[in-house]
Amino acid sequence: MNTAPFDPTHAHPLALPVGTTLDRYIMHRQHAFAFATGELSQLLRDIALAGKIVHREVNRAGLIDLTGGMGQQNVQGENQQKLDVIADIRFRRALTNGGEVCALISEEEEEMILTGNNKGKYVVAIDPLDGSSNIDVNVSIGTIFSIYRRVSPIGSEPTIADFLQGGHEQVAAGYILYGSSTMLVYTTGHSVNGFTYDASLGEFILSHPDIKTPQDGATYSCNDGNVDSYGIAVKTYLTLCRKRQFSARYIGSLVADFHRNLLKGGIYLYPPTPANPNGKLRLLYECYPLAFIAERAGCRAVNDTESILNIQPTDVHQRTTLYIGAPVMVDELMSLVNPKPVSKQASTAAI
Ligand code: P6P
Repeated sequence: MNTAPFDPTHAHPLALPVGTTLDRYIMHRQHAFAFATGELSQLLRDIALAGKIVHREVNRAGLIDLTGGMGQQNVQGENQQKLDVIADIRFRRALTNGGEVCALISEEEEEMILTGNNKGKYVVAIDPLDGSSNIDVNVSIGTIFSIYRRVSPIGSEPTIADFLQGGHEQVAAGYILYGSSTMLVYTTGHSVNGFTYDASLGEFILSHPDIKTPQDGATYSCNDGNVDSYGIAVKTYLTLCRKRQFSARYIGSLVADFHRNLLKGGIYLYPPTPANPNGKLRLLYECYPLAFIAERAGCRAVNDTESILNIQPTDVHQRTTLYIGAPVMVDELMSLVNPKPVSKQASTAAI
């Protein structure tokens, strides 16, 4: 948490003090962009509203029989948990009722979801509740979202092309971590800011302004049970981590592992495995949004050959290998995995 006293005389013109509400922060940012017309601001508010509702459901799941499975699988072939379905419904309803979103892609749904808001300027790709296998054991879980300005004509029916623009075209990305506290962390292409939810006020409050990740770290996150199936380069890197007595931290919830590494420095690895030869994590609603955030906090996000944001998408549910975290750690891994330099083309999308 940035505890330096807020000095308005020297602060970044867009900086606001810890304690600012999310709503005031969004309005302040909107005023900073002359052509902002308020739709993206409203969209972010709609996401925050759904996050508050999911926070409530997650925190009482054990009391109202919301833990456990639905007895069915999602498009990924994974067993859907009750809260997966509830979170999917809550975010879809909030974004549909908000009116700014014309279509959604969700981890929980095979097909693109049309909201009926054909005049909406934005589309959203979302993992409503990542890490849901951890729900029953009270381990942190999270929502991950990615926002694009549509390319199809406003007023027409949205198309899949609206979602296949590529990671650099995101106008905003973020996640909500339902952990020891509930936090919303997002960027609109410039700084990365964290807001902690105060349920007594019903407000997300700015607690982590302008997050910047340490250049290096001493924590690595991967599923050690898969190590024997990893390539020699990843195995070599993990051996180096152990020799240096780095800490192994792997929660099984990408959002939680990513958030810790974002704040403290570290690296998360999901290499190819026999079960997932192209990697397990989904490009559109896990890797792109976290990579968009990561690069703006000073991190790296790559697969075996390129920056995540440079991957050209072909399918809305496609998967990728992911190595994401402190630049010194990711660069060292890449020097082993792919000696050719990984092309890194970071960009800043203005809202
Ligand atoms: P494994 C959860 O299913 C998830 O998508 C990420 O949140 C998590 O980091 C990873 O998969 C865990 O996968 O194969 O190690 O159980």
